[in-house]
Amino acid sequence: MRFSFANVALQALSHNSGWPEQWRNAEPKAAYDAVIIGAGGHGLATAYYLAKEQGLSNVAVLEKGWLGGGNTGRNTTIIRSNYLWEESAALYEHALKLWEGLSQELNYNVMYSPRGVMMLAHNTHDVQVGKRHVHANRLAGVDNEWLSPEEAKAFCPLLNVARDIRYPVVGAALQRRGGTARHDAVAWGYARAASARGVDIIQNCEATAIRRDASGAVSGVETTRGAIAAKKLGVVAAGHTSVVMAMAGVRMPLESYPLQALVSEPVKPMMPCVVMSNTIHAYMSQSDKGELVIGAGTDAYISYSQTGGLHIANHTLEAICELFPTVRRMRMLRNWGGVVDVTPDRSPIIGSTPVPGLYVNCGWGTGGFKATPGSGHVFAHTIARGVPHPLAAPFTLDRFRSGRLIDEAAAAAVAH
Ligand code: FAD
Ligand code: PYC
Repeated sequence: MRFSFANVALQALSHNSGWPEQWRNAEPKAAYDAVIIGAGGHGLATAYYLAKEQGLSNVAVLEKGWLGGGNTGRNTTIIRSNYLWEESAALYEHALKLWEGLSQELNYNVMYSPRGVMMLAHNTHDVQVGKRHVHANRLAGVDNEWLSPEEAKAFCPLLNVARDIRYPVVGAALQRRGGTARHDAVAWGYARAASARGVDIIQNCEATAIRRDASGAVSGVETTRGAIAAKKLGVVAAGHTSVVMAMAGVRMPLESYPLQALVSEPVKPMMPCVVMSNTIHAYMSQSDKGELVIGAGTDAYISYSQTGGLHIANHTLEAICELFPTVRRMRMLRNWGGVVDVTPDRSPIIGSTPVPGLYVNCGWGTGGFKATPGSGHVFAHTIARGVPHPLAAPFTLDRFRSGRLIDEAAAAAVAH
C-alpha cells in the first residue's frame, strides 16, 4: 500500500492492529499436504491450528468467493457456552476459553466483548428448560445463573418486564462470560496469522470436483483455477457442505435453510448486553458501531437463498418492539441472510468420512460462530492425526448410523 494521507486516515480508522489485506492472497500451487475448502472462520482457524500446533504448514484454504463472505461475515456474533449436554458444553466452553485470549493469540483485535448473554423465559416451560440448563451448566463448571424479571431488568434496563404484554418476561438465564465479537475481524485475524505461518489463502477459487486414487482415497481437488494434488481434504463449506461432499459421493444428513438478520441506524450506546428469546425467535445486541443487531428465525423451507422471508423479519421486529418499546421508532438500515446447514440432531459433524483422506466440519446450523476457535482447533487435530480430538469424538458422522445422537436443543436456539 502506497503512503498517502487517506491511507493513514484509513489505518487510523481501522479498529485492528493490522490492515485486513495483510494476508497473502496466494496463487494455487500444484500440491499441498492438506487443502481446506471454505475460507470462513472455521476453515481459516483450522488452517491456523494446522500450521501452529500440528506442524502442517504446506496447507491451502480455497474460497469460491471472498474471505469471510459466507456465514462468518453474516452472523450476529453471539458467543456463549450454555449448552445442555456435556458433549456440547465441553466443546463450546473450549471455544469460549479460546475467545478469551484470541486477540492476543492472533495479535489482532477481534473485539471479543463478554457483555453477558441473557436468555428470556416467557412461560412455565421456558422456566423449566432454562433452569435445567443453569443446573446442568453449573455442574459442568460452566457459568450460568437464573434471574427474576426484576433482576433481568436491572441487567438490561431497556427490557420491558410488564406482565400484560404478549410475551411477558417471567425469568431469564444469564451467562455473564457470553458476549459478542467482530465477525469479519475473526476471519481476517485467522487469515493473517495463518498466512504468516505459510498457509496459502486462495480466493475466487471454487472446488468443483474431488479426485480419488485407485484405492478410493482422496488424491486432490479440481478448482476453477486448476487441479491441486492433496492427500488430505477438509470440507468446511457451511450451507453448501452437501454439494461439496457429493463430489466425493458422500451423502450428508444435512438440510440448508436461510437465516436472516438486520441492523438499525447507529445510535449512542443503549443496549448493554445480548438478549435472546428462543420462544419468539428474536434477539438483540448493539454493535460497537452503534447499530442494534437483531436476528430472526430460519425460514420454514429449505433453500439456498441468501435472503429470508419478509414475514419472518416482521414477526421478529414486532416482538422486539414489545420487549424493547424504546426502539419502536428506529429505522432499520439493512438486512441480509445466510445459508446454514442443519443436522437432524442440531449438533455439528466434525471428523473423518467413509472416503480416506476426506474430513468434514459442518452442521453448525444457526450457532457456529461462537464455536469458531474451538472448532478449528479440534478439526486441525483430527485432520493432522487421523483420529478425532477427544472433544470432537462425540460429533462424528458415524453417530447417524449408531443412533448415538446428541440432540442438543439449545444448539440452534433460534431455529426451532
Ligand atoms: P462460512 O463462513 O459460511 O464459510 C464457508 C465458506 O465456504 C464460504 O465462504 C463459502 O463461500 C465457501 N464455499 C462453499 N462452497 C465452496 C466451494 N465449492 N469451493 C470453495 N469455497 C466454498 N452463530 C453463532 O454462534 N452466533 C450467532 O449469533 C449467529 N448468528 C447468525 C446469524 C445469521 C443471520 C446467520 C446466517 C448465521 C448465524 N450464526 C450464528 C451461524 C454462524 O454464522 C455459522 O455457523 C458459522 O459462521 C459457520 O462458519 P463457517 O466458517 O463454517 O462457514
Ligand atoms: O447460537 O446463540 C446462538 C445464536 C444466536 C443467534 C443465532 N445463533
